Amino acid sequence: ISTRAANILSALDIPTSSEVNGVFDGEWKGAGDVVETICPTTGEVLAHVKTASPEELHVAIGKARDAYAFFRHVPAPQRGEILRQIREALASKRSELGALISLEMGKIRTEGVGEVQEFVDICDYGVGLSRMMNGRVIASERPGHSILEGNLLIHMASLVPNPLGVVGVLSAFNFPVAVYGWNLALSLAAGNATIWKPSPTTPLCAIAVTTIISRVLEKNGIPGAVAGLVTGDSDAGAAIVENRDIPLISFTGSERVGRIVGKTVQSRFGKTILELGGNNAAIVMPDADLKMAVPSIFFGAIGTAGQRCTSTRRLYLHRQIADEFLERLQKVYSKIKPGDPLEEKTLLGPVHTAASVGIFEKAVQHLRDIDASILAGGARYTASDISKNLHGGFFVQPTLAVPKSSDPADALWQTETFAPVLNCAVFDELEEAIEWNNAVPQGLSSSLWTRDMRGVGKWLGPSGSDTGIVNVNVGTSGAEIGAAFGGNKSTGWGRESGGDAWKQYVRWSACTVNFSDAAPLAQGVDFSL
Ligand code: UN1
Repeated sequence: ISTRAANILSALDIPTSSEVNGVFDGEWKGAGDVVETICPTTGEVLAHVKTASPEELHVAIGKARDAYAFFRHVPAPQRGEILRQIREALASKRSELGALISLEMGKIRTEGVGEVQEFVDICDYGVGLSRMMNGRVIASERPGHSILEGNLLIHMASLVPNPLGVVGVLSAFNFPVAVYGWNLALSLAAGNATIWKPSPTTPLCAIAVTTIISRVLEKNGIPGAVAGLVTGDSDAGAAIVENRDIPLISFTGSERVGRIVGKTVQSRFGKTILELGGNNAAIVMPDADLKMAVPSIFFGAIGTAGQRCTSTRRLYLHRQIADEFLERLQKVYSKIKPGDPLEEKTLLGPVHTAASVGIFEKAVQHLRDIDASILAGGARYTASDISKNLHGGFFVQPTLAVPKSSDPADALWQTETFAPVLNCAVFDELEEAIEWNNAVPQGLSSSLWTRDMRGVGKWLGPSGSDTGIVNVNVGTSGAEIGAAFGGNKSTGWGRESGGDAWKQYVRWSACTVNFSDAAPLAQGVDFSL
């Protein structure tokens, strides 16, 4: 491999000369298929990763169970202390891990580092949470009784939520580090073991993160299988999803696969957190501050080369400002240049795989078929647009289009295209734009650009946006960890990260304790002989 790839891998203690073990259950191993992981920027093979064999999957899940049985007895604040150390370990490799994300996923450096920061942030949150996972005490209708709703009475004075078990995390290529972090931090704080099945195309990010975490666990005498890793393809995912010993599956990915995951887990009465497609709209009102809106929407559409779940895919412009807005947007689109995501100045890296290029090309072809005006982009970059060393990369032109029809029922508006394609339409009334915003199957993120309080009230209220993330003068992507992250409708209703998301990672016990010498029944039921 190239020297720079070797340097990035070595800095994270990933072997560069041999095949890399892709399974960790307390020990590193990998007796399954060997897969190549490819750099989307150059096309070079970065490593050969030994994935999990069916037998190893079975063993890893068993070890996760055992690790949970141990870990649930570690007091929550001590679990928080371990998270704090994980946070420090990750922060000390922020730049190296950020570089690996850029190398293997293809996002630009600042976004790669930002992803590590997101993991660091959620660890901080988990540390705090480890001392705040409180339940409630409820007044009993019976004398001398107390109801401890949602908590087990461990000592008379302390209320601690019960750990749940093993949490299976199936993550996607576009956030190969942070989304695992959201789950790991809450799961660890709650006293669970986690088994991670990353995207088949970003195994090195998962190996690097697991290596860092496993060292912290080892130092603290905690079984490594508390944060286990199984790389592999959909068979590995299925083994986790189908396993009755895994009460919670957190899945990020497509609606197609999410539907299978949801049904499978439901059929065994497990719980899911689903983070599926987004088809996010930004609405710009005539009174919006365009100085803010233009660059923010530009980032929303092009950041991570349009491959965030939260990327802006639909742009609804009020007729009064539509022409001016498109003109300004076109200007910034014309300035963007593809480049090496590892280089400081680059704002546009490649899309992740050859398949992503296919998705982009299909969408652009559809725009041509329906005779949309394409204001920017509309093709792959040609060899002359990109420097020679990047000719093996998957570079596509960010595309800005105005289709003839704004009918939200059209396939074009209904479908999430995981590529940098932004479709625009013009509206006359806010109500109409909100209707369009809501008229799609997905419901992840949305943003309104306005200074008018009345519009804001409408947007945030019962007749407003139906997405899980509802912003005003803030783009659709780039959420902080403090609020719950997730979407409604075909996005799967899952919530991760902040807010009340942690409550899904524990099992709630409604406990009634009788401190008295009598045993009266509730509701005044008289059962005396
Ligand atoms: C995703 O795209 O799967 O809000 C997650 C954001 C990021 C997370 C995106 N904090 O854009």
